[in-house]
Amino acid sequence: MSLIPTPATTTGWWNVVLGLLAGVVGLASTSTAFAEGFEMTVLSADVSALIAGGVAEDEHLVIDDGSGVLNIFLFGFPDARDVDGYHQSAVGGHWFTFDSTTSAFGQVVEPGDVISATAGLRFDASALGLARGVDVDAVSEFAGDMLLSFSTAVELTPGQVADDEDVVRYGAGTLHLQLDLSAIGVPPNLDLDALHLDEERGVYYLSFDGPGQIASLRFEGSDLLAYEPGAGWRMARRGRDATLPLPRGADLDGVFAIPGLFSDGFETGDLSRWAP
Ligand SMILES: [Ca+2]
Ligand SMILES: [Ca+2]
Ligand SMILES: [Ca+2]
Ligand SMILES: [Ca+2]
Repeated sequence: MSLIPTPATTTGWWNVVLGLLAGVVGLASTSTAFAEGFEMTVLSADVSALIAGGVAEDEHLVIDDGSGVLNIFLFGFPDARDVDGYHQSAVGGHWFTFDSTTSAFGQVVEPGDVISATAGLRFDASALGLARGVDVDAVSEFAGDMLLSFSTAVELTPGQVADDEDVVRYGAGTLHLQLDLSAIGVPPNLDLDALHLDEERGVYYLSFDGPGQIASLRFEGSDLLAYEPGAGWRMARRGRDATLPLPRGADLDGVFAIPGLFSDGFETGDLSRWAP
């Protein structure tokens, strides 16, 4: 698998968005980007996935811009730990979290940390007094605060516990419960392991660590669900029949989506949102 320059299907702002990345592989495929009005979607899995003749590893991101060419972004992290959460911050920076202790961007990163490619640790579990070994397994953003999920139950404040399926908000040095998923139908045996909040439309995109059912909606760990307060749950992307077809039993463990045209400022030349 050879590295090639940024594909012709990508445009200048890609270079702004992803200029820090070590390499990119473009792979022809029949694109079926999930139909939620996004310009581009970014996915990671917990296993190697075959995509149109290439292999996306668990530390890679697969980017679908709807053009018919999938891009696998290669970071060159030294020990290739699984990226179990990824986000592009609206205030700048690419955020990563890993499933085990590793080195990234020049420093040690614990599983419970979120590191920015350009701004160091943005979330430091041990500095907040969380138990050693706790893993942040999903990350997104809301109104400048971080949204995240843990792989185990965590006491946020005395008496307030977030379960592994819950969404937690982190801002101004404090943690509190953003979304109690078991209160809105999610089986408590599931662990939320991928998260993206579409802030403009108020829709959460969520994936779990295994199969389950919410009302009549059945899903797998490779699927991505949408939860819209007031409207409920729907399937956003099937893991096994969409652009990035994951093998049976594989898990989608990271998601990020870029809003559609005319909603991100790019057309007006405002690239500040996307500056690393
Ligand atoms: Ca992954
Ligand atoms: Ca992690
Ligand atoms: Ca979780
Ligand atoms: Ca999943």
